[in-house]
Amino acid sequence: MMRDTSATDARDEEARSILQRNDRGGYTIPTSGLYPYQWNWDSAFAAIGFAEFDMDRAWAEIETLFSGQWSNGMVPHILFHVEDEGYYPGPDVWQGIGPIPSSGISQPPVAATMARMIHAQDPDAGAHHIAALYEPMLRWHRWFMEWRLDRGAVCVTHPWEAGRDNAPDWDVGLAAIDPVGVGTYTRRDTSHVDSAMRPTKYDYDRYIWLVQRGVRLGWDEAAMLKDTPFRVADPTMTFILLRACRDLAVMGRDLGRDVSEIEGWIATLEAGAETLWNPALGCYDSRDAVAGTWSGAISNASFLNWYAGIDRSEVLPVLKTVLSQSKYGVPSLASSDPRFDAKRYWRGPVWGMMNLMIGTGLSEFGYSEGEDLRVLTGDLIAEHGFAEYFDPTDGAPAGGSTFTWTAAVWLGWASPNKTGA
Ligand code: 2M8
Repeated sequence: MMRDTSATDARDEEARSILQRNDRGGYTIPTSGLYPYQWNWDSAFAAIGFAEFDMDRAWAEIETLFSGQWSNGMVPHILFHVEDEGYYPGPDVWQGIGPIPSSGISQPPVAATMARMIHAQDPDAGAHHIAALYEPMLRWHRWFMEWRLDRGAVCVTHPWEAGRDNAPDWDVGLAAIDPVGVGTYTRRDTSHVDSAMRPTKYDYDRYIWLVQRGVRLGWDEAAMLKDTPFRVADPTMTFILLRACRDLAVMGRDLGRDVSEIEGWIATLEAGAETLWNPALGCYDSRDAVAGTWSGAISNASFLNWYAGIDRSEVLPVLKTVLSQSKYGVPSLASSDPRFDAKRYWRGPVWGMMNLMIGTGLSEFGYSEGEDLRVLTGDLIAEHGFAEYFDPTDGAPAGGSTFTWTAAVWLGWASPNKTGA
């Protein structure tokens, strides 16, 4: 069948214009209204979209992200460059302690991997950007290794840190919190999108309670670690940091640096990843480091092992089963799980950037499922637009629209023009 090149070109154009419209000068917002600030991993993905048509702008995206790095190395999950009433919780609630107003937690460190991908497209001009970003990236990774490990796996201290906000992975940890004293607050997200697609009030009360606890403790990691009610060893963080460390080590060697510290981290994280293997599930899972329980969830993070450079034969059949129950790729929760909810955010919908990471990993190991996932993601976006996420049963767009990372995933990976497919 001949592919419709004019339709693909039109989609490319639309994706470029979404990135340009969401550009606030050196950084993009995920989408106007719902998310009016710079988000950490959204920006890193945005960079691979910009790299398709404006390399300088791609580097600026990552560099602006690191301009918010804290003195302890942490790179916040939100940078509040310009205040906006449309989002809660904003800078006054978070009271971050970095060089620019920010949140007090981080997000999955995809930046080093995206930087390396961009650099591969632009080896000469990119070299000085890598040289400038190397130390900040190293310090960020070191912060994870210092503060977030449990038996070598990387923990999240807030559901927002994993980026998979309302995944069932956090249910046990959140249930241990009595959000006493959280007070009244007005959510803004549900005024932008249907509340059936967003986390519940039960979840939000606990999200805000955890933010208030961090503020009370001055965002001091050592103080927050003591008696923490919420600490979950997470495959998103563990696999993404492992991959990012491998990429950072390659960039470090190219720069002539001693990368033995990073090699040590890689060994630790590889061992840590194995502590996320849930034998009862036959899959990677998250582990509540406080309660010592499994979440029992086959999520899209469960399949990031290939992206992290780990090929485990038992995982592929599980992935195939999950894919056979979904029309457009890997749902955020397997539809066989009783907690599955096709429209509710990280409890069922398909996310383009998760498909990208899973697909990239599979292709690197030579599995044809990687290319299948790329094509499916392209079909999904071509048919249903640049939504934040999609119903896995029929592809119906959900959440915010004209979304930065969906546009970037299209341009940098899924568009037939990317590979000439
Ligand atoms: C979602 O998270 C934010 C909080 O960080 C929210 O719901 O307010 C998540 O999907 C997260 O992964 C993403 O980075 C963010 C912006 O797209 O939205």
